[in-house]
Amino acid sequence: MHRTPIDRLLAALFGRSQRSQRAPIARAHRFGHDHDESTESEAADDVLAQFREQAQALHEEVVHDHGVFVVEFLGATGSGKTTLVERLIERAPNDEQIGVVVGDVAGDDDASRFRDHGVSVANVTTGKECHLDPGLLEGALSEFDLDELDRLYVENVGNMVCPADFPLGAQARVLVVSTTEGDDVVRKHPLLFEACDAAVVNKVDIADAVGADLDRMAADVQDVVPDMDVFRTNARADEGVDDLASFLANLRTGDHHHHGHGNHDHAHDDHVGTHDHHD
Ligand SMILES: Nc1nc2c(ncn2[C@@H]2O[C@H](COP(=O)(O)OP(=O)(O)OP(=O)(O)O)[C@@H](O)[C@H]2O)c(=O)[nH]1
Ligand SMILES: [Mg+2]
Repeated sequence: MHRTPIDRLLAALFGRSQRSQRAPIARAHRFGHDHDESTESEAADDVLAQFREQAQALHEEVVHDHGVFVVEFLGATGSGKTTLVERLIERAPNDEQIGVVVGDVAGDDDASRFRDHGVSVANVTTGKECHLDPGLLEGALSEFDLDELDRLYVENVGNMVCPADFPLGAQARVLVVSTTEGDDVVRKHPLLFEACDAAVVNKVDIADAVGADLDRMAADVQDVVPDMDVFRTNARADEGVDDLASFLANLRTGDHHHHGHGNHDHAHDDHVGTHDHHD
């Protein structure tokens, strides 16, 4: 796994053990991590603050000004992020305008999968970077007409470590793990779970074949973040995806994630709050 110089700098300066357990609302709407303890380096503080500010500015512009519902998907390589988002796109009402930003280290395989679904796609190849950042996302957004867009899915680069520290300003971050990663995957990556709002355990169809204990995985998630929703899916066969779709629809309708940033008027979000499923 490649880590950027910034990642290494931040990890060296802050370690990874100082995250406090955030309250649900605070966690859901963070644009970065608090670093009150980080007197170690103002330079690193500046770097983090810059990313936080960029993420918040993006959120203000895309979510508030343009009324786009933004959901980020992250998780290990091959966990099923693209497949899951494809299933969600298939559930969208015809009149919903969907955009997808796909972060991959190289290639446009995922982008062309999404294009096949008739949605607008911006492909971001990150090269050596193991995560998207708000600047990359902002660049990708120039490919969309934000006034036309109702919903934006962002698929981050497949990685269980790097994206945690780089919020993108989405209303929800959905972490996708799969049974093939081993049923201890949650215990090994608690910080990423802390940084997310919902978890998906995908590939439940092959749990037995790979010896994964689904209950253990769900319990592990709730050990790390007690209030976190855990969805069990077989994205390939489109099983269990309805619950995730409902969760996202409720999130949008309920407007749960708009606390503490002031200056919000989300009345315009409400008209697209209900998304009927096809099935
Ligand atoms: N058996 C099974 N296979 C799945 C499931 N979901 C996805 N797959 C398969 O797993 C492989 C990876 O799925 P992707 O959706 O490309 O995974 P990804 O997380 O987008 O991968 P990256 O973008 O490379 O990080 C594909 O061959 C999918 O068909 C599932 O629920 N069950
Ligand atoms: Mg993918």
